[in-house]
Amino acid sequence: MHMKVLVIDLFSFIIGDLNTEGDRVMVAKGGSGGSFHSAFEPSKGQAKHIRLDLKLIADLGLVGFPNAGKSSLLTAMSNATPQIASYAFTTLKPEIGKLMYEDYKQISVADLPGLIEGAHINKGMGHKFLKHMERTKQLLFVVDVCGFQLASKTEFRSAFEAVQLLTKELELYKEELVSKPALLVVNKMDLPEAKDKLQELEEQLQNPDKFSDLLPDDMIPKRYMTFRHVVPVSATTRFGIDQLKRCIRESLDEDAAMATKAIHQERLQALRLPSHGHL
Ligand SMILES: Nc1nc2c(ncn2[C@@H]2O[C@H](COP(=O)(O)OP(=O)(O)O)[C@@H](O)[C@H]2O)c(=O)[nH]1
Ligand SMILES: [Mg+2]
Repeated sequence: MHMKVLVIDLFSFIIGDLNTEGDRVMVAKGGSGGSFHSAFEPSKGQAKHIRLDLKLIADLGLVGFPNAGKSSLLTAMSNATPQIASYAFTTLKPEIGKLMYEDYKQISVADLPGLIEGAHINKGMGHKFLKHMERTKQLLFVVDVCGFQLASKTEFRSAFEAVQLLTKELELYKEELVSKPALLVVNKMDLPEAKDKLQELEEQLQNPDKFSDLLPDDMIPKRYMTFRHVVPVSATTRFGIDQLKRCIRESLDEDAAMATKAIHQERLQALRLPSHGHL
């Protein structure tokens, strides 16, 4: 199950949530029917205005500008069949792919409507996209190794600039998003000059302050993203796809192991502390 629906009233009070098919939440009570005691006069039920907030839950969320190859990547990695086209905004609704592993482990990846510059102020599908990011465990940044230009009127952005702009959009929407564990996928490695461009990107990522000069000041993130893995791939030729799947797994396993360790430590701590009840 990958959806979570929050039922919220007009005062932003959460009435309940629906996580699995069949879940029920009572929003308003119906009136009692007519009976002998009420002279067969039924009473009115409650009326309530509510808001339904739909949130996706996936292990990883793809973060990338249109045309970076997110849909192609999802297809190459998983069983999903998203729309792919060489124009922006093909993905208008979230799409989830499942990565399958030999030991039957499954990891879900959500491809969300294309993030564009200004998404935090709700340009494009901005907020719809960013809202879903809050629930994913980790982020999978996707950039075109050769950079991109959204439209002839907008500026050309290198892969490095794309990474910083994506980070800035996340930061402006919700700063905590930037502290999520993240991996960087450098896509379209089959293109000519990709190798040189990748090397350049890696150097720039080592020293982001030095290379952020080209960005307008308000587009430089407060904190640079640190990536657990930078993985070059080609969604077209499948170069690097298996390696990427391994890195994703490793990164999620690492967090799961840390979480388990933290729980164990907490329990140990609780055992060591003298319980006041017995003093
Ligand atoms: N050369 C090359 N083209 C790619 C690759 N991955 C995606 N594309 C192309 O880039 C365009 C955008 O891809 P799409 O997956 O729709 O990008 P999205 O907007 O990020 O979902 C399409 O024309 C794809 O065929 C790749 O690895 N190499
Ligand atoms: Mg797409």
